[in-house]
Amino acid sequence: MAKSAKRVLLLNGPNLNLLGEREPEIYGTTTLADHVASATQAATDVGLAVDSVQSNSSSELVNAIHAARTTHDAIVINPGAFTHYAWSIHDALAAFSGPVIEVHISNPSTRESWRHESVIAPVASGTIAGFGGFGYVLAIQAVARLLQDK
Ligand code: CA2
Repeated sequence: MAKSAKRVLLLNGPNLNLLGEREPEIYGTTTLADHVASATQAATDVGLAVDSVQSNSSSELVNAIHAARTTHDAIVINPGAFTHYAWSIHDALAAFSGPVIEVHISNPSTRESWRHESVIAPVASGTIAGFGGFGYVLAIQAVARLLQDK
């Protein structure tokens, strides 16, 4: 019997639903739907499946992470501004046993000082930042490698 594909939960936090509409000099002109499509294609290429959730609510993201504990093998997350203060998302990810990749379209380290701290980084397997939307593809490739090593 064919083995079913391992599943990656792709999470995007607040305001990322507006990608492509404002601040193109920072976030580019590509929409979130385009980034999800690129990540899904990259996953298909390496035999993984992607489910995508965008929410402007930290509780919805926490609930999605809890559910993923029994349904998904890895999480890719761009937490948006929650990156910098959402300890609830930190704690939820700490309870997830698979690989967690943190993605940022921009490079927060080169921006305002309040963006320099990530409360997500300590519970992530790794962080990809500053490569624009290609970061989502890189994150899927990182997940594929980490799941292979398991
Ligand atoms: O670079 C990233 O991916 C960020 O996670 C994006 C967050 C920001 O708070 C983080 O520091 C870095 C903000 C996403 C807001 O996206 C918008 C898109 C279009 C228009 C307005 C906001």
